[in-house]
Amino acid sequence: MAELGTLEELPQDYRDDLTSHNLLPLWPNLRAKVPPGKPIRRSEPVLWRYDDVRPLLLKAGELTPIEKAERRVLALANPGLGLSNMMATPSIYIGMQLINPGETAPNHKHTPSAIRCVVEGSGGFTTVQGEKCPMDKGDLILTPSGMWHEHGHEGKGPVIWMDALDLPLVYYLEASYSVEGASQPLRNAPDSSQTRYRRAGLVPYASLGRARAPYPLTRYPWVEVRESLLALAQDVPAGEPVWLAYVNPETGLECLPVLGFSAFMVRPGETVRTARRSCSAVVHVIEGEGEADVDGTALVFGENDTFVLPTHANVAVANRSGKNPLFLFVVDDAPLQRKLGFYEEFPAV
Ligand code: GTQ
Repeated sequence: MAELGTLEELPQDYRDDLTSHNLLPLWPNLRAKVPPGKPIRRSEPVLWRYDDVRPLLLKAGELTPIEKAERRVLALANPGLGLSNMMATPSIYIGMQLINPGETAPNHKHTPSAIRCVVEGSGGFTTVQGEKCPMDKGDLILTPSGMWHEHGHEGKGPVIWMDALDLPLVYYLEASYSVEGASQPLRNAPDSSQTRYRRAGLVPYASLGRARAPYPLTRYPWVEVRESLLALAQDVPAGEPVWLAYVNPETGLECLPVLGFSAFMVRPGETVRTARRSCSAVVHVIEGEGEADVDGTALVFGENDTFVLPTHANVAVANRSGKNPLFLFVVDDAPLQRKLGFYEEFPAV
C-alpha cells in the first residue's frame, strides 16, 4: 500500500491558504478515515458491575427527587468515547434508571427510539401510546421514536431497568429532541403480548389485509423468552449459539430501525464463540455468571452486569456454572448496518 503524503510536507503558506478557505487535503487523513482491512475503534470492552452501579443509583434516589430528574438515570459511558458523551458504543446509549414506589416519570416523546430491559423489582410500569406495560425482570419494552411514554411504580422497593437508546446516532444527526405531554389515557389492559400477539405464528386476522404495523408489540415478557431459549437449547448442537431475535410479529423483521435485540443462552459449562460481527453491541446479563473474552480482554461477569462488544470484536462467552444456564440480553446496531448495506459476519477465530 502506497505511503501517502503528510500535511507537514506542504508549504506553510499553502496550508494557511487552505485553512482560510475552510479546506482540508484528504490524503494526509485518508488512511485514518478509511483504514485498510479493519476499522479503527475507540470503544473499549468495558464492564459495568451491578454491585458498583446499584448503590450509586440508589444514592441518586436519595440525593435527587424525581421531580428534579424526570428520569433518574446513570448513563453507562464508554471512556474510550469520552465519558461526557454518554455513549456505550458509537450508536448505543445505555442508562440504568431507578424509580421508587409512588414516583412517576412524566409523559414525553422524542426522536430517538428507546427500549427498557427490567433489571430488578416489581410493580413498575411503562405506558406506551396508552398501553400500560407491566415491567417484570427481563421484560423488553419498546418505546419507538415519536411514541408517548411515561413510567410509574405501584409496588414496593426500588425498580431498576436498563434503558437503551439510539441517542448517540440521532444526536450526531442533530435531530434529537423531545416533547412533553399530559399523562396518557389508558387504552387497553392487559397489554398486547397477552392478547393480540399471544404466540409466535399467530396474528390478528385483520392484520393480513392491511399495511404492516410498524410497532404492533411493545412488550416481550421474559418468562416466555426464557422458556423458548430452554426449548431451543434442546435442539442446538453443543458449542453453537442458542440465540433468539426479538422481531416485529407482523413483519418478522427487527423491532426497531436502528437497534436490534436478542436473547442468548449459554448452557452450563459451555463456551460459545460467535462470528465476528461488524456491529457494536451491549450485553446485559439477565441470569447467571460467566466470562467473556473480547479481543483478548477477559470480562468476568455476574447477574445484572453489563458489558460492551466493540465492532468487529472476536468474542467467546463461557458459562462458569456447571449447573445453571446463563441468559444474556443483547442490544446491537445490526439493523442500521443492514440498512446501510455493510453488515458483515466473519468466521469465529
Ligand atoms: O425513560 O424516557 O435513559 O427519555 C434517557 C432518555 C430514559 C426515558 C433515558 C429518556 C429516558
